[in-house]
Amino acid sequence: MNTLQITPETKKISPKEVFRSTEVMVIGDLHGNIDALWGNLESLGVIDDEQNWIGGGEKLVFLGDILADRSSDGFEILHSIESLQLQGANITVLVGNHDDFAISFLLNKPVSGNGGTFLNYKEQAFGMIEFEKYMNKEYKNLEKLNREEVLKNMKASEEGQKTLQNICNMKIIEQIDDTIFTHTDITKAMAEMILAFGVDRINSVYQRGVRKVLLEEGSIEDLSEEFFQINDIFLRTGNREYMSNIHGKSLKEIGINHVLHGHSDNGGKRFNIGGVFVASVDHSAFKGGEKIDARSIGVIRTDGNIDLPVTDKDMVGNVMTAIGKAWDRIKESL
Ligand SMILES: [Mn+2]
Repeated sequence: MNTLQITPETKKISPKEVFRSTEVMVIGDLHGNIDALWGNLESLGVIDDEQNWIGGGEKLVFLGDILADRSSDGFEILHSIESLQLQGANITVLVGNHDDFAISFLLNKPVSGNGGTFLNYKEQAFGMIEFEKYMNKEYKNLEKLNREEVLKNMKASEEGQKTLQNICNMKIIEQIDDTIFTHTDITKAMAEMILAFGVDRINSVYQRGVRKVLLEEGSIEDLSEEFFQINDIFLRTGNREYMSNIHGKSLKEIGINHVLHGHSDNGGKRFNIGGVFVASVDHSAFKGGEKIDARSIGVIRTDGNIDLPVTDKDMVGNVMTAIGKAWDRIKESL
């Protein structure tokens, strides 16, 4: 897994040469704020006044960090996304490190890359309050949350079951055409795992593991080493070594031209790493205010250009793509 798999015979394809059936839209970290969900969807022009999907066949990727902290509508956001999917929306929801707090609690495992459990995060984990309604008695203290009781009651209630299903559908990574979507900034280890495993295997190992415990009576002991490796590499946020040009070039060899992620508010910086365009879409979407900065959205246009809202912060790095017409449309709706 530590060796880069470079296939020199592969022809590099420029973003312009890729056939795209639709635009792909992205929304950054919502941190449990349902108003921010609607605000960002509105900015993208894919919902009407009654919050119905009007985006047709557009693809949409949520870049993770929906659950577990800062605000406590995480489950409602997942339910709302599901209802848009039932109206025909083609949506992917990624897992972020904050979602991992909540999922780790349900899996009965330590938070990824950290010896502690979710209880170590309780100070910031307002979203964990969402689990309290699945306790048999009213608890004022998150430390008293009993994982077995919560999971049992979630499985027994229609709403809880729906939430568990929504969680089981979350992915670690998405690839659409020549773009990869991740929650965090892309690291060397992430790039190496993508090159070695491929996107589908990463998702299937992760989703199978979560499903086994949340819906199929399995326990943490049943999960594979690969499952924990994926958790550690994609959801641990300390001690990270970022992707370098050599990894960018290798990704390019397998047809990846862009990486879009959430997690870090980089103030609109875009990077060219070995020919791969890398940018964060996160501008603290969870704040949900009316300013441009509070929108965390992007659009990959069918001509290969990527429109990302610019903030008033400095832009550093090699800007590879132009800000185009879709951004004008976004601006009008802000
Ligand atoms: Mn994050």
